[in-house]
Amino acid sequence: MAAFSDIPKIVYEGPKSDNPLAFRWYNPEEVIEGKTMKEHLRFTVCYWHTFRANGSDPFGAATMQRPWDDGTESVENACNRARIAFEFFEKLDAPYYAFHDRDVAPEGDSLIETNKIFDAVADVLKEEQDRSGVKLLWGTANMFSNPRFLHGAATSCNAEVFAYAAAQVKKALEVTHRLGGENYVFWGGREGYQNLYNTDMKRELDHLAKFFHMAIDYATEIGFTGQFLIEPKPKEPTKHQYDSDAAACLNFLRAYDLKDHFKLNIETNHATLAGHTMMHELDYAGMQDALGSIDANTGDLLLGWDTDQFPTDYYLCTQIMLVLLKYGLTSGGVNFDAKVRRESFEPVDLFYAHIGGMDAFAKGLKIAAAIRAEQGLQSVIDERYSSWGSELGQKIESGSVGFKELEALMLEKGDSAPSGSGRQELVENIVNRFMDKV
Ligand code: XLS
Ligand code: NI
Ligand code: NI
Repeated sequence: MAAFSDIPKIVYEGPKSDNPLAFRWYNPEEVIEGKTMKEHLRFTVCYWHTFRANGSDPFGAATMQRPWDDGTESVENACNRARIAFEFFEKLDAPYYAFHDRDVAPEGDSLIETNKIFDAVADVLKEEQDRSGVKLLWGTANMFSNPRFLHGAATSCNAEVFAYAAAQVKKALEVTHRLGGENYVFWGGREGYQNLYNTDMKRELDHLAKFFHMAIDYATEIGFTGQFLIEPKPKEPTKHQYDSDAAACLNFLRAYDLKDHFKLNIETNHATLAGHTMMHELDYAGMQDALGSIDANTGDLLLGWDTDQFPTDYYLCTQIMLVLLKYGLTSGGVNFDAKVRRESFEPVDLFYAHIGGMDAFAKGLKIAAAIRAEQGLQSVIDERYSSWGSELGQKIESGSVGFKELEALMLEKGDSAPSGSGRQELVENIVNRFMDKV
């Protein structure tokens, strides 16, 4: 069954095109800084929002029109939906997809049954991957929807829930491995707390670390060499999520001897919820050699929750691409962890949404590359830090002087040399100039 027969294959038509079903900026083969756009961006469609979100919210029922989906949790419906999903990836020219186990395959009456269903759907996914060439960027396990996880999964107060979660991740790793997944993601789900009065935080974090070590051991055992990623998020569904931001994740990874095995999957809306910008989170992860992948979405600054909207803001995408060009996305990609609004319920809206996101990132990539080529921002940075190139600066950076030598110098000079201008307005104008140019 074809679901999108009235939609053409989406192709690049250039910035002058007014065809809403064409790319204006995303030109997969265009080379930028020595790599094609396709190689830089590694666009990924997420299965959960795009094929499972039904538009319901706490105040109202489902709204999405998905004529191919019979709305049941049957295996047949899951397999059929999988084939439709690949039709979508191909029409959109998206090279990757990503899923949670429960997005692609429903849960059975027992773990044995659940695993069998997952295998049956995985057969279809494998067949479709081989046929289309679309690849799996990452797999993950949903350990937050089922009520068994109400206290968390690896951080649950119930040891049997920990065991169930372990079994579930074991299976998800096997399937991800079988499908050639390039990464495996852990988003904390319900790993956090609602109230510290009833929480043994130290014990829960020890358990979380144990869980990750078990995952590493099992991956080694089955020969899965994909990158493990942790996805920071500060709150929602819990009041406090343990993986609250990039810095907290890195601290946890170091404290528990996990740093060498994990990188981070940074999501824009989560950065906002943490009170940071996406650029901050990316730069922080990048400077610690922990930038793995990104969940490309955006929030609404007037709303305090994870609205997971499609990113269309050129400034946001430029900022992201400035950092990604600096550090590079290695095994990661640009995953649209984003959903169409409840009011945008037609299938064609899925195309408009992804096209808009892909174009915004492609334009952000071009602008960021142009800014880097001109070196305007870099020369402001170089100038601002130029004193560190002096003999004094070099001595401090190399660690060859201490407080006593520095005091002696200042006693002799009487005061420090005056500082230069920060040029904030100039750098903002430089970015605006490239917005107009590209
Ligand atoms: C939820 C997360 C989730 C992860 C995958 O807020 O963004 O969608 O990306 O578990
Ligand atoms: Ni996400
Ligand atoms: Ni999210």
